Amino acid sequence: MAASLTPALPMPSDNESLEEIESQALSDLGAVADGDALERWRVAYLGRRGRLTRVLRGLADLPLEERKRVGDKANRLKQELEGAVREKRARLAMSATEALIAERIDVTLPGPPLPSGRLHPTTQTLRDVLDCFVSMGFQVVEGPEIEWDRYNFEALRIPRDHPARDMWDTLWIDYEKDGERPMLLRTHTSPNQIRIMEQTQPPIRVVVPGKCYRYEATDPTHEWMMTQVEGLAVDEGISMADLKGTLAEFARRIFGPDRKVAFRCDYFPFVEPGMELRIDCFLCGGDGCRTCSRTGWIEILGAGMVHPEILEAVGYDSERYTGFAFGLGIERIAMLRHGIEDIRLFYANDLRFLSQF
Ligand code: 2U9
Repeated sequence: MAASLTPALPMPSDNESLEEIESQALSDLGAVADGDALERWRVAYLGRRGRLTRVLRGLADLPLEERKRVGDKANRLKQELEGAVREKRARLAMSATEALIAERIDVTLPGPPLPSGRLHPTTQTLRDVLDCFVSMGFQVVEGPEIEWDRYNFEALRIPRDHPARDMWDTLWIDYEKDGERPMLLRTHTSPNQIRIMEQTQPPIRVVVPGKCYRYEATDPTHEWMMTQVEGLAVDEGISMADLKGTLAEFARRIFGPDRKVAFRCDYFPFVEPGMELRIDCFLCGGDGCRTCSRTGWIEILGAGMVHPEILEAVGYDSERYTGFAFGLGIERIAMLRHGIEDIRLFYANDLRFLSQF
């Protein structure tokens, strides 16, 4: 249905005076507030059947003298009303622009601040640890989290059915080949060092960071996922003095230059001899407290000289080449640095905990 242009304003009567039309027109025009109302006003007074147009058309019926007098007046009124409508249109356009200007968006204003994130505490400690070894000449290498039994265990002197496998409660991938499940979530990053040795000749100095998985019941010191950094140096003439010097430097850079270090025998199938590195307790100064289990010493990593059988298995001459290796848990280092008492907090996704670091 076409929109009706019927003027809302009253239609003129034939004997209406020009003064009445003028005063009514100007008063109605004053009340016009937008373009549509202005058009209705124009049609009502100046349109083909508008009030003033009717007067002008009726001039022909008047006697000559009166036609001239009324005609002059009516034409002047027509010009006046046409001028008034032009002016009103301009004013309405202007106020529309002003309204736009008043509403405008200042695109140069800074936006509302976004809450900024931060690095996870394990990422912060991981970066510090890697930076430390990189500054000593080690390269960072990463590898797959899903591994073959062969790389995760066999190549590291942990054969099937050997009791040493009990050291790693493993999450196996549900994939069978020849009646066996040969794939798993890596329990340590060591398989990557095997891959590196298979592909490279000494000298090797690498640190291998990454997530590792174990089938663990969780408690304040155990999680089923942890971040490890393992290191490997293989070259001619590498001795335990290199191992001790490198790891003592690491301990002092991460835990403070005054740290005392101590090495104690330990067993890992892939190293011989194997050892653990301890630092004097930085909380009690060695007197004994809860953190150091009243021993005055805190264990921070395991290490050892790479077992010669492992070197031979990747094709190295173990008479010519020797190496040292070490492994540490980043969560444990972060817990010690920050006084965190429960490892499960790292992956509970609680911002009240995470935003403290
Ligand atoms: C190759 C040869 C030797 C890596 C080593 C450790 C000792 C060790 C644990 C510390 C805490 C793992 O994160 S943890 O649970 N690791 O004590 N790791 S020696 O030795 C290797 C690795 C690869 C080819």
